[in-house]
Amino acid sequence: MHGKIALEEHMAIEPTLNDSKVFGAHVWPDLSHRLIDIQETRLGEMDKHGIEMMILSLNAPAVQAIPDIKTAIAVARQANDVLAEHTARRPDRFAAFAALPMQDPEAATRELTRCVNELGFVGALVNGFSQVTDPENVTYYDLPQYEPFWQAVEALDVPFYLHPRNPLPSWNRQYEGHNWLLGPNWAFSAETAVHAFRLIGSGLFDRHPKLKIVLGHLGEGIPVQLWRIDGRNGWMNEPHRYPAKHGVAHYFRKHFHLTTSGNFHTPSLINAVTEMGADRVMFSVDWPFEDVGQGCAWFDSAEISEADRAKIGRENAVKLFKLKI
Ligand code: GRE
Ligand code: ZN
Repeated sequence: MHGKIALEEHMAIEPTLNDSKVFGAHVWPDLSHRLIDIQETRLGEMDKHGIEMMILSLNAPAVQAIPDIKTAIAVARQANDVLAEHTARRPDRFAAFAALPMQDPEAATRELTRCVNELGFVGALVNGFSQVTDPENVTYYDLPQYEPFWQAVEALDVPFYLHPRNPLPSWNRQYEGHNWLLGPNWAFSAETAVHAFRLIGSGLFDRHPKLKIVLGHLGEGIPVQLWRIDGRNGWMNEPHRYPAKHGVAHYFRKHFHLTTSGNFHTPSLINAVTEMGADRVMFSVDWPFEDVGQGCAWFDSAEISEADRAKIGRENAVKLFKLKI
């Protein structure tokens, strides 16, 4: 398929580059090149595999893992300025998500507002919880201090991409001795799904009915659990504290959009489309951690209707991000 749009596609700046050094020295020369490069190798692969536009974002965990608030603010700003430069050079091929210093909700709000109103960014991409001041101070975005931030996201009318990061070892001893479960194999999805559930359960979407959240990896495992999670909550004799008005599935289908990043498996795609509808699933690769050729070859020939392929490959993203292409 020509004209695809992909939206979990990462880049790095010097202060965040080493965060992605996770697969060992043998791939680092190529991986690091692909993170820094925007206009050459990347554009070449986009041309070769039918990707018209990438919505670019900073790598992970990057800003979220910088406990010092001033440094987090400065690094986010630097990344966004670099992103702005690149999208300005090729507005026909690149758009951008803002990196945000969530350590300081007011600063995050200001930075998102600057990125959307002055730089033309189409949303934000945040790498899970933030470490605030103390590296062990793990902060999730359902907490009350983020209320004005979400109000601003809703008013700006841009989607918020909740991207994975690993849990801290001190918080997740269950992975001890099994580090193969960390990262994209499992822990990324488990961590991100719980964060999404925290947002849902907190009643965030009752207070902000226009919020739009994007999840990668075909929904971080949530679509297959959607029935079960609500069923068990309803069974409780003494209900858990669950401030939201509706069940999880209600909010998930109304406020969430999923991408195919790093999950090129047709039965999972069909399941996501069945649960969410074909209007809420969008093609993505997860550059440079996944292979563009593999992702595109899979998607272009996946056994779905041509109407759904056009929506998932392009049209849903044009609408959601109001792209002018
Ligand atoms: C990602 O950001 O999507 C990512 C990493 C590291 C390994 C794999 C991966 O940051 O998908
Ligand atoms: Zn990613």
